[in-house]
Parts: sequence; C-alpha cells; structure tokens
Amino acid sequence: DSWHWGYHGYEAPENWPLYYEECGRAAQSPIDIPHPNKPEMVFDSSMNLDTLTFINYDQAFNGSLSNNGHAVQIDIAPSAGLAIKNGGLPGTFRAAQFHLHWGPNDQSGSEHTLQGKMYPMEIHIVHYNEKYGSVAGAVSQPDGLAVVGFFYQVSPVPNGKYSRIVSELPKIAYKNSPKVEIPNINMVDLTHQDLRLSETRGKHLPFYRYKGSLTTPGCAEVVTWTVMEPKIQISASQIDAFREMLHITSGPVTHEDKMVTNYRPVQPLNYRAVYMSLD
Ligand code: SG4
Ligand code: ZN
Repeated sequence: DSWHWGYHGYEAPENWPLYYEECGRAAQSPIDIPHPNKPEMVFDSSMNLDTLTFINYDQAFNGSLSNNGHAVQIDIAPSAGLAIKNGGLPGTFRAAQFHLHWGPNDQSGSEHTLQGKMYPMEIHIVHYNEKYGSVAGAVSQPDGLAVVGFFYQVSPVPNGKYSRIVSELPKIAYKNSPKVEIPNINMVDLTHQDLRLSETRGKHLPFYRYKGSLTTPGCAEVVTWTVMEPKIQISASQIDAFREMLHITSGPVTHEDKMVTNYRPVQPLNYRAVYMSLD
C-alpha cells in the first residue's frame, strides 16, 4: 500500500476515495439496515434465506491472533472446515478469519447500524467462495466473499467465551506483533449457541442480507453481507482491552497511537435492496 489509510485525521474514511477509487463507488459497506416498513427492505421467499446453513461452526480450531494495525484478527485453521452455504448465498463459502471493529465509547463502534442504532462492537467472519480457493483469489470476483456480522451489546458480566482472547491482547498490542496461538476455540461459543444446530435441524436465526463491499481500502465490491439479528454479550471492560491496541509497530506509546476507533461510517444504500430472512 502506497498510502497509509486509517480512521483519524487525513487518513480517515472520507479521504479513502482519493487514493482508493473503489471506496467512492455506489455499492459500499457498511450501511444502515432500514426499518422493515421501508420500501428498500424486501421479504423475498424465492431467495430461501431460511435455509442459511453454518457448517462446523461448533468444531474446535486453533486460532491465530494478530494485530494488522487496523483490527484485531483471528485466523481460522482451514482444517476445521468452517463454511456457510444456501440461504441465498451464491455458492459455498469457507471461513478464513474473523476480526472486530469497535469505537471510543460504548455508544459507537459497530460498522453496520440497525435502524440508525450503533452498537459498541461488531464481529466480521470472512468467508471466501470455495471455487476461488482463497481470500486473495476471491477478492477480485463479484461473488468472491461472504462476510457474516454480529453486533455486541454491553453486559454487566464478562463473557467467559472471550476471556482467553481478551487476556492475550496485550501480547499483540503493537501492530505486526508475532501471532499468538489460541487453541481449541469455536465459533458457536463466540457467536450464538443455535448455530450448532443449523446443519442438522435447520434451526434458524433472523438476519439481513445485501450486496456490498469490504469496509477497508480497496473497498472491493465483492461481498455478500449477512448481518445477524441476535446480539453477542460482552462487558465494558472486555471492550476496553481492544481500545489498548496500537497502530504503531514499536516505540513509546502516546494516546494517539491507540486504536480507539476502527469502524467505517455507514455508506449510502443507493439503488440497493436489503433482504430480511423473517417476517
Ligand atoms: C479488517 O481490517 C481485516 O483485518 C482485514 O483482513 C479485512 O480485509 C478488512 O477488515 C475488511 O474486511 O469484513 N470489514 S471487512 O469488509 O478480509 C479482508 C485482512 O486484511 C480482505 C486479512
Ligand atoms: Zn470488518
């Protein structure tokens, strides 16, 4: 990357299109998910959204925790076989990694908003279309990626399923710190218990669906987005640990070096429809 993009000052999202042309296009992410009574919200039974299937989300894998200077990310070992299919997706999509977006306080941080409401954090589970073999191979294809998002809500008690990740964060505080292995985690624990049932019993969680982009430069318009309605609980002090991450690689730390914000604001929906899985 020639230009150092970020979330503050001259590097902020409103200037991304100056250096990354695709960030200024018409089908960008994130978006505000409209109220069901708005004309752009569509209930389309022909898409069979109720068949969305989460494969092996209950399988344990060894996660690899890192800080790329823009987010905290956990790479998912491919051997675990996590994938999503059906539910209107244009193919079978294999999980590669998840990462998180947050903000400076508990009233902001999510990238998507739900009828104008912002949540303190949002997880993105990035999947690539298996026919392209990898995220790198898929990122230039219109049906290349499928990202699943969940919002977080602040709970008074810590979420024990996140305690191992949170306690390892200080080890990756600097950008490009060596990755830290987190053995034996699974996406059901980190998202929603009902996802373990979806393969076998068709248990269905409500979600929203639209076509958009990566939310970081180059903003490629290759993402089939699935934003889940159920929220994940996390405590305020657990979110605070993410705000201690740094976007510098070394040296003494000042407040400006902290990754206190890493969400892109919502983008215009323009001509797009948003599909809802349940009425
Ligand atoms: C975060 O910066 C991830 O760490 C990136 O992953 C990701 O880029 C980027 O967000 C955009 O993804 O779901 N928010 S998003 O649209 O997955 C890609 C890496 O840099 C290509 C590997
Ligand atoms: Zn993301």
